[in-house]
Amino acid sequence: MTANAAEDPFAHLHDEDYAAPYSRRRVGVDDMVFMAGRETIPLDGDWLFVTDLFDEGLRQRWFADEPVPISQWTRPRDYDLDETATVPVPSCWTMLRPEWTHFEGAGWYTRSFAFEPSNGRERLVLRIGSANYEARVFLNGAFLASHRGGSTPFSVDLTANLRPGENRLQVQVDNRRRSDRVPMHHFDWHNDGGLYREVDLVPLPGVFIRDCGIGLVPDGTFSRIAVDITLSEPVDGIARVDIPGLGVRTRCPVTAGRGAIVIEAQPLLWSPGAPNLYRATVEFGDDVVVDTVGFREIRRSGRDILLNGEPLWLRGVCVHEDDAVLGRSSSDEDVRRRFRHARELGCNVLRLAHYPHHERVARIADEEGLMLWEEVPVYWAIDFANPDTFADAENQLLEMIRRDRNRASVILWGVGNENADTDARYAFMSGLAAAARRADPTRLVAAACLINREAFRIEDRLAQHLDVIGLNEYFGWYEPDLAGLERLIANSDPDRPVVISEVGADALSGHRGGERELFTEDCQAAIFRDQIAVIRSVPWIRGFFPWLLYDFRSPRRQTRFQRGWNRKGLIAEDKATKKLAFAVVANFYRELG
Ligand code: GCB
Repeated sequence: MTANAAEDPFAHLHDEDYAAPYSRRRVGVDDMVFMAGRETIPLDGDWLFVTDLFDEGLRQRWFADEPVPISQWTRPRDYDLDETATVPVPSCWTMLRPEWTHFEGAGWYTRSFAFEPSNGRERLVLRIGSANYEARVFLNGAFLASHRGGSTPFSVDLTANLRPGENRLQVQVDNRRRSDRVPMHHFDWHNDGGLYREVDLVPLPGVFIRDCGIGLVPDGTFSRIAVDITLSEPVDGIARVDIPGLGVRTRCPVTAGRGAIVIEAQPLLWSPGAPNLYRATVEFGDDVVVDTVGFREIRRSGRDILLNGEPLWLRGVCVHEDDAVLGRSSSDEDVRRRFRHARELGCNVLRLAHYPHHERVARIADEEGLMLWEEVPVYWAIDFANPDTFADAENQLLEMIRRDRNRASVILWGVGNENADTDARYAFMSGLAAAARRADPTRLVAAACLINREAFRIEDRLAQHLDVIGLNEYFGWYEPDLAGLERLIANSDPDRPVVISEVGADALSGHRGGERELFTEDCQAAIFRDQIAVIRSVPWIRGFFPWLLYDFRSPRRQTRFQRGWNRKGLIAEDKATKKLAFAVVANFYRELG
């Protein structure tokens, strides 16, 4: 292609395989770098940016052009680095200009940086917090790597392509919806685009700590801490583990790049009422990482969920990562407000719908003492028979687990939401549940399931692979007759805990009327009141997650009450104005204690 392009300036017009070379060298979970306590060089701030609806950047190889001023060009180009706009990173391009609100295509980000290796930091890794959905990384005109999945971090080793002095970094981000992706093209939230989480350079020594797990062994004794270490290279040696708050100072032998030890200790356990955290340092050779971790045990026993051995009722609420100004980018302030509202509602847990949220969410939840259900966007009609789609979903799941497995707040890994019970889906999602357990046997696995509509009972073949069955039900709203809920419950006798993983109704804030008048606050509140009256006495229902805390953008919703917003929030889009239903749920949670 390169030789041809030089000889024949029209060759690219006829090449429909143009994207194939740039879907290779896919980075994923095994390339991730453990980040806690590392010094980084932030690449946040202004980047040159241009939208690229027809993929000319890949077709014409824009990245390979020498960055010279237009006055020195010898051939015409369709991309002028000097002339493109700048956008801030992190941000969603969808929030920056009205004409980009629904832009679905590629966006090219370009910026330069200088790097001089020093102090045994001879490697340089690029770490992208998230890019929706597919990203391709180019350095100094060379294609380095691609990544799929719009909500998890990924790392690309830049070392081999670095130049002394200035280096030109380009990232092409493609947010096109496709039927073989995770999520596929049909979902109920806004399809934001871009480098919407932080981007960093990470200087590292030749051998570094790639992964490190620190947590309580779930054996009911609350007195053993497991530490596992994976290095970037298959070398032997001794790692040091210090947890000063527990008087732990020990050595962990590492063989062929891996080590694991179990330490006897008596930590004060982490719980929502007492979010005790400890600082842990792990060192190997020239590398040091420092994490802040809580120790707690989460387990299922029959129809019970046990936290530190005590039965737990999940007083939950669902939340999207969505904001009228920031889109899917979030801030500390946004997360803390979210938690303040959740606590005001009486929650002990949040369901982070329907994709991994920013990593700060779990860190703040650890600190503030809220539990989390984290999930991957295996949502609705995924291309379940497609092995590439499975590989993508599994990688997203493993990246999420790798990123957050030291967070005590995370108690549930969600493997999907509302997927019809077909053979292909069964194979796909039981595969994901098994992958979650292999990667992290210390947490519970859940999915938001559908019901068997013929028998009208809670029944899904996937349930045998789950610890917690999530039930999304909209009796009173999509299914107006609430008697259906009573019938469903009477017909069901699950052998493990069920939580109502979604329930709710749209209400436009300030719109009042009768209890059966759709889209009024009164109707939404009445539906919650009636739902609560039915579910509160069911012994195997172990949690309740109203859909959802705040109204969120969804272009599927176009009535006069919605205008591009899903209005099922207990709080309006301003993230301040509470609807009547808020108090109904808050009263219920208060009674539960
Ligand atoms: C659901 C979906 C959720 C939607 C919600 C709704 O069941 O899981 O993503 O937004 O219903 O509002 O219809």
